[in-house]
Amino acid sequence: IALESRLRNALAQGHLQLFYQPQIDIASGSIIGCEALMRWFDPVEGMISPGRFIPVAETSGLIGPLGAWGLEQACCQAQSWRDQGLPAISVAVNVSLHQFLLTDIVGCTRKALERSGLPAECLELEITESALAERPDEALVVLRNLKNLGLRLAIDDFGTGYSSLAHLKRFPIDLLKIDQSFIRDIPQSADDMAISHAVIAMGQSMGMEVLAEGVETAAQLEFLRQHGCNFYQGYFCSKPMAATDFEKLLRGEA
Ligand code: G
Ligand code: G
Ligand code: MN
Ligand code: NA
Repeated sequence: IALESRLRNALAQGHLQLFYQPQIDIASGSIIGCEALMRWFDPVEGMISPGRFIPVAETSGLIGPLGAWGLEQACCQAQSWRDQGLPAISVAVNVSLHQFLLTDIVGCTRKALERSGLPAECLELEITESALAERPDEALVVLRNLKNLGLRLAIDDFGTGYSSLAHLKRFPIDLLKIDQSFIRDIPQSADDMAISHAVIAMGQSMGMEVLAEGVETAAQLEFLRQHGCNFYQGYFCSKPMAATDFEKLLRGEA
């Protein structure tokens, strides 16, 4: 059967799960947050990646219920860690193009915060640069309404999406996430080092914090430290992991 109806079943039967990847403060080395990344565990096929099912959800309208589930799940998990007295961290949730422009993302986020009890400042929403470039005026209205809830906003995959700097400066963005394609070939690629350096300087001069994605080596981390990048994510620290494993990391047991 088609992936779409299988995905519908998976959501109904609880075959979806959130994994969490730590976000590290480069200056202190401590975990300051995590990104929630959806996983589908099919009883027959095994793990199906979001790269395969998110596009299907986007075109089928399933992204509404799927996104709502993910938001509430992430908020409830983060609040549960707070209730257990674990180190205070934020949780970042991805919002895709259709989810951002065509669903009630503001109402959905408000509901997730209310139901979980998570303080809004502990939630970050990641929106891709291309979603903002698509319809910048509508995007600005949605971003302002989200921002009014008290949460943090991040631009995901920054550098890959052709958003204009004229629009960027109007958006109420807290964090720029440098796409992993610019980090991968550091320190071999002089171009990528120049781009990453420029994005860090630009973001910070516009009052934003900057996070580098896809950090895999000590040399990459050292480059980012030298250029004042605030945070990183990547296999150098950890792959995305199940909630129980992430909890061990927070407890200092992993
Ligand atoms: O986790 P990787 O682990 O394979 O994730 C691939 C892509 O899938 C991410 O870049 C992200 O954009 C998207 N993705 C993962 N989880 C979610 C989610 O909960 N919601 C949305 N909209 N996209 C997600
Ligand atoms: O598009 P988005 O940035 O939301 O998704 C991040 C994707 O990058 C996820 O699929 C995640 O599993 C993956 N990822 C996270 N850290 C690393 C890394 O260090 N190296 C690589 N190659 N991929 C990573
Ligand atoms: Mn992301
Ligand atoms: Na990204």
